[in-house]
Amino acid sequence: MKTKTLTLKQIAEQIDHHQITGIDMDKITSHSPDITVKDSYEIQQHWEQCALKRGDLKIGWKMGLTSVAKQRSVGVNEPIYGRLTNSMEVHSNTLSLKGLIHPRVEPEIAFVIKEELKGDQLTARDVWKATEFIMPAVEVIDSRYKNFSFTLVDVVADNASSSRFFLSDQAFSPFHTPLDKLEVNMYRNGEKVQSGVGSAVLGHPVKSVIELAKMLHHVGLAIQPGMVILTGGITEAVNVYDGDELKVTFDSLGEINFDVK
Ligand code: 0L1
Ligand code: MG
Repeated sequence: MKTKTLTLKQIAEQIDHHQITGIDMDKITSHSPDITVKDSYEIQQHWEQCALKRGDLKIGWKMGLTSVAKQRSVGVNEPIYGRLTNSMEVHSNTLSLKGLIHPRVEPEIAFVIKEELKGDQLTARDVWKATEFIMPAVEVIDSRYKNFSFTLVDVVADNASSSRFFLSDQAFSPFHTPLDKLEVNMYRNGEKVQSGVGSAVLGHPVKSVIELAKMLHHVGLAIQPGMVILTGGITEAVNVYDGDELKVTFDSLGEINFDVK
């Protein structure tokens, strides 16, 4: 569709600019109130094209708003998905604040997929069979909108606030431990700031992968082999600031540590 003044592609380019420069922006619904959720997923797709043209590689998907608590905190009542590219992955133990606006971090479980997952009727068994390994992860979300304030349409268009992510050095068999029982704690500067269990993610992180496949199927897409999937926050996200030291423990799956500069 064409909005009053901007095409969906132009809106994607605008969001891309704010993602790269780390300058916050007005909600897109403030100038284009007629945009639908379907349109905003199209904006995401255009955004992905911008990233790929810059040389980024598509490496996966993120699920967001996978807990009732998180949905309530942002006034949205359904899970959403976003797209991951290689330049979003942090390979050191430092989260650089360059290009970020008001970052928050949250612990997640990542699935790495080895066989195509396609359809809206998948079972947990289908997902386990198609999973190569799982990894503890920390997602950095950073809404490009002023004051982290948005509607469902805005946040989907902004790639579900996705910005950076850490994966643990160690991968685990998907059968290593029941992920719904996994206890996760997040410490900022030595103080425990969040704790939660894996069941916060739609009852079990595997259900998030099923839901992603279903949502993608409805727009003619599937999860391809090799893709990384961030399944959703196990706890609330916490703000991070220059000089912070973060430690996130994932029970028998180890921990992720990083500082913020
Ligand atoms: O990953 C998430 O659950 C965040 C999705 C977008 C909402 C937010 O920015 O808090
Ligand atoms: Mg997340």
